[in-house]
Amino acid sequence: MATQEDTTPTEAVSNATTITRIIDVVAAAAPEIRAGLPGRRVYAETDNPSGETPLEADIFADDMLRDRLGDLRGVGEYASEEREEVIDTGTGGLSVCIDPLDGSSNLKPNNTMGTIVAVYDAPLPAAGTDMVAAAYVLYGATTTMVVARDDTVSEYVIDQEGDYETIREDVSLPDDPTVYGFGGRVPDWVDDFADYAEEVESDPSMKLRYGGSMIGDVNQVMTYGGIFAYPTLADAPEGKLRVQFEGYPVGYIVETAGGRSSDGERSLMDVEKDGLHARTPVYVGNEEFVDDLEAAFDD
Ligand code: FDP
Repeated sequence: MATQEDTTPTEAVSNATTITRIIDVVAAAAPEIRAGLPGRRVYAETDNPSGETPLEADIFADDMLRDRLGDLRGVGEYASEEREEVIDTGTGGLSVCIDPLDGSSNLKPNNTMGTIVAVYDAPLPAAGTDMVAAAYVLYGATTTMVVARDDTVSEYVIDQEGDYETIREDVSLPDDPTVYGFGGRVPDWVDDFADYAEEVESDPSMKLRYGGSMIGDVNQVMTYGGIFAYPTLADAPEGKLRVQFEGYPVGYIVETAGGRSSDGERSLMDVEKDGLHARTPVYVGNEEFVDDLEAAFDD
């Protein structure tokens, strides 16, 4: 939660301190977001900038994080998937992009969802190479948080007070991958991706793990190794996921954990920044899987 010290515009704070404060605020908000979900399963009245109708839960999480992160000294801009425009806090500093409730269509069937945080040292929309930290909270059977910063990835469990404890340090993708999860309607997959998916499925060591929330599905890969894709689609070449809010942070986390990310041709971190709500195909996972995926598109 923002403190008096955070909101008093005195001397500048270092980026490292600001990143720590952002992570603390997001962890502190997590149990409150979780507790606010049961009464917010209905649709909100207006569409978001991507033309989707959010749930009241999406708006609730966004409002809470905007208030608290926007008040943090060292945060100069706040943007979220649920808002058309970037909010300039007027104080200068790092830029924060939030997907307040990733996978919120999983709220009704009571499956996993997440909150995604991307921190850039540049005005928004920023480039992938401007990213200085990324994190996600996963609302599963327990509430966990994965943070990539300073060239390392850590995983934490968050308690009911919003305090967090390390459960894994120096997280790296396992060398013996076992899971894959591919989004989009199968009939909409382009032939190159369908052929690649068939190849993955024919590997007897690989099994399907797909729940329909990117963060839940990516966390399967972070835990067991393998590949997650929300691919290019015949009728939507850019796929579904957003560059600033999903593609860059997930690419950053997986690459920091020793894996690879791609849009089909290049690292997600090198995808053009093209507007705040632009989309990109997302392929992340162990290096050999993403290499093969790119080769499949290159044929
Ligand atoms: P949701 O629409 O439920 O918020 O980008 C959001 C996302 O979920 C991802 O978490 C998920 O991977 C994807 O969309 C699922 O989309 P579809 O079920 O529409 O394919």
